[in-house]
Amino acid sequence: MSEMMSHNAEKVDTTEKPARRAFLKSTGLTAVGAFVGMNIPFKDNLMAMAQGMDVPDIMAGKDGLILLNDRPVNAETPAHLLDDDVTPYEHFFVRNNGLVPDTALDMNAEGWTLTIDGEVETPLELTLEDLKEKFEVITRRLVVECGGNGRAFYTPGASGNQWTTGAVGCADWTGVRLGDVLKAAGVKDSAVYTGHYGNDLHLSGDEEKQAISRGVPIEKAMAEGGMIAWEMNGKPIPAVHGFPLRLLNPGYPGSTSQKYLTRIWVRDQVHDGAKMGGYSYRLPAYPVAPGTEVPEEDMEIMTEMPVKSLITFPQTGTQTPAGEASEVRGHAWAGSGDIASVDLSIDFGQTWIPAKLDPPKNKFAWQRFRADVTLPEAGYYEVWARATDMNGVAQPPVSPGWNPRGYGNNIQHRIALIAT
Ligand SMILES: Nc1nc2c(c(=O)[nH]1)N[C@H]1C(S)=C(S)[C@@H](COP(=O)(O)O)O[C@H]1N2
Ligand SMILES: [Mo]
Repeated sequence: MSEMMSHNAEKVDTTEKPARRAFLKSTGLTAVGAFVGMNIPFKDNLMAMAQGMDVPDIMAGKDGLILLNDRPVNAETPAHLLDDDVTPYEHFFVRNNGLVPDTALDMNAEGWTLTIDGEVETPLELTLEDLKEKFEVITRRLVVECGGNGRAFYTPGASGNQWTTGAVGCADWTGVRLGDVLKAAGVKDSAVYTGHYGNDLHLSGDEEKQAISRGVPIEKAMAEGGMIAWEMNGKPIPAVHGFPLRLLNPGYPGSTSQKYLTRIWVRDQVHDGAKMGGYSYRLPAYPVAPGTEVPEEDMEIMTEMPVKSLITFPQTGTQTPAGEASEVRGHAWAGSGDIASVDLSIDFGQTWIPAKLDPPKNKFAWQRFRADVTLPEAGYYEVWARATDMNGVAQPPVSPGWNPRGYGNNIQHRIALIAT
């Protein structure tokens, strides 16, 4: 318990396994449940079993991820497996609120259409071919991060997937600009918000219910970054990531990047779909003490994700020769756009070493940082990383802004290094 709760004052976890986690499992196969929280070999069809299926294996090819829940399927990536500039499918985290639809499992996009309706001059029903032919096709490197990434570090804890640092990835997405498609439909002045729909099934199996249906302010939808994509890293989007079509709203919580996208309803009010209300993806309107029971009416929708960084090399727990320079590297990103700087500390934040920072491939891509670090003498060290965005806002050394569901935790990432 204390391992996961007091991230601030204790030894950094140096094992590959996540810290022990307190959470309740609601459903799922017992045989699979026994593996929850462990680093499991996905090739063994465990994930497919979790959905009550034998074949196909819906997580085939996922490698080294940590399974947080099996129904729905949720798995995060250990930091050292996120070292690539472009996160490969194998290492991209998975967050499903419902069941992966059959169309995705079969990779069958036949007859797929995307409807744009609501507060538009001309409602559209677009096939995949229409999207490819009628709009400029672009490829952008975009971060997807779950709003609950870092939840495990809050005290007291919050219910939900106990993500530590790995509910994030950055892939190359190919598709069209969300803004271009909305413009083609003619957004009316009355438009306020988008409402997103996919064809994944609610966990209950009730076809009337949405697994999740979130949206963004119309200004965000029209702004640079938003995409409707059909390829991830040059291939059709894999089943668990939204085949055949998904939204990307980079900089906002991952939940606004609807997978299995069938409809964008342009609303004349804030969207009220599944997981838009209550405590879902909402934060207290004012700062609250940890553990406060915040009235629902005082909760506000979470928008921009905070500035963040992740040390992806070396792996925590690595031994390194004392007195010799060795490279520490990782990525930094922010919901507000570009990163201004990343600094590293090897003395618990007393002094900081500026890292070299690469420009982003494009807006909302994560940015590579690297620095040579020398550990003066043999012993235990921690490397801390602190990113600062263009507004001068930096990551805090402690979990910021406790909130009932544990969203938006951008505490500085720490790894342990053992100098020998
Ligand atoms: N249709 C649909 N879209 C969805 C979800 C979902 O459950 N169903 N989960 C959302 C959440 S909460 C996140 S964090 C991202 C995760 O994307 P990934 O699984 O491709 O990593 O997808 C979002 N889009
Ligand atoms: Mo999420």
